[in-house]
Amino acid sequence: MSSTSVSPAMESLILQLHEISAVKFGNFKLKSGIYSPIYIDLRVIVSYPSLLSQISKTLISSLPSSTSYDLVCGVPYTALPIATCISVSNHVPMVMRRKEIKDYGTAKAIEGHYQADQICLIIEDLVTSGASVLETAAPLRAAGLKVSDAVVLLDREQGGRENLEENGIKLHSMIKLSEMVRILKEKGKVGEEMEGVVAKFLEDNRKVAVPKIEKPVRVKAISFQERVKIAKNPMGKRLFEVMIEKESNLCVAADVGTASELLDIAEKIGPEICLLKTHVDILPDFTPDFGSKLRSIAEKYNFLIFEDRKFADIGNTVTMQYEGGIFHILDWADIVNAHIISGPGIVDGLKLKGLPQGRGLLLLAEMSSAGNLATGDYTSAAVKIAEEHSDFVIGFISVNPASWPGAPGNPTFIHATPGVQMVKGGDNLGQQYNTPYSVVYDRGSDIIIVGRGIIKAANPAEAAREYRLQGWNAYLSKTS
Ligand code: S5P
Repeated sequence: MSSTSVSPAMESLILQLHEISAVKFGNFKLKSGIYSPIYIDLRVIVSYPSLLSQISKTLISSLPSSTSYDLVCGVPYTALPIATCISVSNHVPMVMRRKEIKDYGTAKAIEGHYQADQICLIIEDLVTSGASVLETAAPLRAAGLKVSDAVVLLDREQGGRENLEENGIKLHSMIKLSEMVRILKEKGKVGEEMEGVVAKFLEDNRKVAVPKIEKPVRVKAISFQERVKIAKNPMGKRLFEVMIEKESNLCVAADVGTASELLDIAEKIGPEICLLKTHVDILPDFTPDFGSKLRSIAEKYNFLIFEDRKFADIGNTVTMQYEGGIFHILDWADIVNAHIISGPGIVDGLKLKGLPQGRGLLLLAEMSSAGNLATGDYTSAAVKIAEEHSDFVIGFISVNPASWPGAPGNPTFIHATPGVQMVKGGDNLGQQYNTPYSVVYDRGSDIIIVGRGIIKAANPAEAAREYRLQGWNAYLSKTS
């Protein structure tokens, strides 16, 4: 057994825990499935406020001063009151992880306000294999938070530290189980025989494997058939209809070298797509009849046209950029998109021209490129502007809408996500790719936007078919 010295404060804490029967000796089945001669039940501490406060203070002061964090999150349920005390007395905001995701309302896995890239410290009462900490770390990480430290009252010394280390989490414990038993023995609370039984148990169970993490039950997503009924903008409605009719949630980014190549590829992939995305300003052979030529292909294969113009100027300027210039985007593009950097006036400007023509607008709420600034409050601002203009805004360019506060959000809005390829990765200019399944199923998007994964494929039509099937199957999985 360890002979490390334990502070008088810690000794008193251990004795108090014993006093209130938070530490019991006998034969108990643990969460990990193994039987233990000692059982720690810290749920009772809520009945002893001064002890709870003492534990919270000692926990936080046991952390090395180099540990930094912006938020705390208690592992439900026992550690929730401890985390709350830490949050309140240290003025650190807290988030809560739901154990069950509710099947109505917002269906969030994490409650509270936070921003991606904030550091979240996990608070736990005791650690055996580390599974509970990992179950909490997973949705926090999925929401974009960083998790690198967990602080626990008691380390049962059964592999938790190592299992967490393997998952990038450093465990800080106030006390080890062997130390706790030693103190109780020294203070005459447990006999020599029981001390031996516990020591043997620890010896025999040095490493408890992490049981398979159960994912929280996912809430069934609302189908496009339901969403088309409530869509406010006719173009948004039309897009839902096309997706349903063609069983396609694939948008191809036709970033090819010339207008003729673009029309050629539109013919090839037309049957597979719901949306064709253009960057008309990259086409050296653009002619005024480009729009009508593309529209006739779009009619033939029943897809919509999305000019990825990414308007970003003040309202008055974008009205001219939308309607005029060389490209006359308003004449042929069903959908355009805009940044919200200039404020809601940009939507007013585009709406002025687009709404009478039955067009729709996507707002860039997030971006796929590394280091982009469209995160947190910026994303929330895009949602707010969209809600205020839901007659014209049909949805968003998003990357991980499932992680947004209030997700899955208003079902009338369509989420289209770029940065999609068959394997996760990136290019050498900052683009970041996720798979169709992870984008639609895990990240809660509706439409996958695929460029080079299709247009650079040996057979773009075949590749488009493969992406369509992957994207559509992911949609079917989340709605069934
Ligand atoms: O955040 C974004 C927004 C867009 S619209 N990231 C993006 O990549 N896009 C566009 O999606 C980008 O301009 C390009 O047309 C397409 C992605 O192409 P890929 O070749 O990387 O699949």
